[in-house]
Amino acid sequence: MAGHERGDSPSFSAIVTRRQALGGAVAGALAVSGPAGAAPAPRDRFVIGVAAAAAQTESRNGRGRSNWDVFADTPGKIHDGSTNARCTEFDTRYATDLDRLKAAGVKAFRMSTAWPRIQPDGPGAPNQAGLDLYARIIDAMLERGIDPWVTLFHWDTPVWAGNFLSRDIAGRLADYAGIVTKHLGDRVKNWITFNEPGSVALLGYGSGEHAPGFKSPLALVSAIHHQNLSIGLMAKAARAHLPSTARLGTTHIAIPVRPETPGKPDDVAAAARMHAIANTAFLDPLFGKGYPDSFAPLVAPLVKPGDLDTIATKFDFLGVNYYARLYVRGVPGPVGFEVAEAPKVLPRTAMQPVEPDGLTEALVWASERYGPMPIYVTETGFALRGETTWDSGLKDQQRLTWLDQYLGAAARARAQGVDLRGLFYWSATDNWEWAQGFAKRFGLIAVDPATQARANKRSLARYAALVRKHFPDV
Ligand code: GCO
Repeated sequence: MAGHERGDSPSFSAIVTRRQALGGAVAGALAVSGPAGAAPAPRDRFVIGVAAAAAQTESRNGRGRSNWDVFADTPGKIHDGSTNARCTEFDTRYATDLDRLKAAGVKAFRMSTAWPRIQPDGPGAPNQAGLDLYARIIDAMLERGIDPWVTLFHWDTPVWAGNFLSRDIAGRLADYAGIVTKHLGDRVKNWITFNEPGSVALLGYGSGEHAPGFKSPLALVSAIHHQNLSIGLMAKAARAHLPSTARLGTTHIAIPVRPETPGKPDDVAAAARMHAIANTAFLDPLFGKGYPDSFAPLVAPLVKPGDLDTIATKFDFLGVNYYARLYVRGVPGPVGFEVAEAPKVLPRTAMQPVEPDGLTEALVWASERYGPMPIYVTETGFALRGETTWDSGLKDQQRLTWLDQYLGAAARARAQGVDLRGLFYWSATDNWEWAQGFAKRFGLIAVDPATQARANKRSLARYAALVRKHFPDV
């Protein structure tokens, strides 16, 4: 999630009303405890990847209406007043985007399939034209020596399928996952089940900044459990169709949470509560540890017999998305916490502070708590404001400096024992950044949303060499 400061000071103070339930001892959130042993022997080559998502790059043509279409069409929801009608038209312009990436030495592309394109109008038989489009996109990657990594769910939900307030969506998502893996499983080796349920819960159900726009503590808790359940059921459906050579993972945020004022008891307690909601309420049950003690009473009314077994899933790898740490403060009232500004001393991108050491921390924490296991950074990226990207931004010195720092931080995690196997820069091209519209530009390739013109930023040409500098085994 790049977005914890993405809105105008989002406050999570309205999210959770039962302080006691979330209060508790997750103190020292994401604290790293000591060295983790020697670096692993090199295995596969380190993956030089880029990431993108269907809902942020494809036009609406040929697919059903989605939750994000409804949100984008609601006045006031998207900060720059844009919609996702065209995005970057990846559905028709993919070939030339892929040519640029191939020429730059990019070896893997993390894409997603759009559920509203596969099942536009309702459950049941898929839309063949949607499956054919993804077959063409994947083949275009393979022809260029770019390995497709396919995320099954990256937030776009067909309107007919409802939302994560209801557990019914989990079965629908499993059906969809079965359809996609059945039809495309022959040509894709690496699959990612679900992208960042933590961000969906916090922003889509807690603060209301993202689709579907709910702002309620109960909605947030429902979204956590029903997404966890979805991931478990989707994984089972995908495994039933994928060949044994395919690898299946899933992607989470691992976001180090810090008290705004270190050592201030209220802020420390607030950080512990946020850590449970953003991190361990997802990762603990995934890895068979059940819900964390501080969160379990809150979610208990939703948990049916067998749910925790369904959620505990043996994946082949974990995807970790990281952009920056999250700072919180304690506030009076039943919830007791809200999101705070990052320390002013930190340099900033257009979306968040620059904190490369937080990436090392997040990876070491996930590996020590849940591993050892193969880990990929499935997203990290740097945003500038739109107005600077197209002209002076093409020189891109800030992004190059940022890349060097974050790749170095990832390499330090591996030196500390994390079995880190690849990194996917967010994003291949500038794209439609959810509620931020086109204002925040992450791409290695610049896109002018008015004309759809493309231009390479200098970071595109340098990206592969920078990865090699820090990971000589690529
Ligand atoms: C997320 C999503 C991406 C974002 C990216 C930048 O992390 O929020 O996976 O779709 O666009 O992170 O905010």
